[in-house]
Amino acid sequence: MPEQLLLQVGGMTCTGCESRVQKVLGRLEGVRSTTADHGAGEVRVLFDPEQTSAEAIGDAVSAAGYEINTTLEGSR
Ligand SMILES: [Cu+2]
Repeated sequence: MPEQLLLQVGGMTCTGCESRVQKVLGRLEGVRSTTADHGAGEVRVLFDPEQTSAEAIGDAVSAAGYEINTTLEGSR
């Protein structure tokens, strides 16, 4: 069962940032889909918990140069 992750991400200032985050997370194994919204500062990720983790996703966002403010997990 895929799980959904909602991240509050700081540092996304334009649609280019959204694309970058989506691209970086799209390369992670187990990530099904990513929706980034720079206006809201939110990144929603649908992922397979057997292949990756919320921690790995957060690390990838940080490594891309953005700041994780809050991580909310749960399937909605
Ligand atoms: Cu940008």
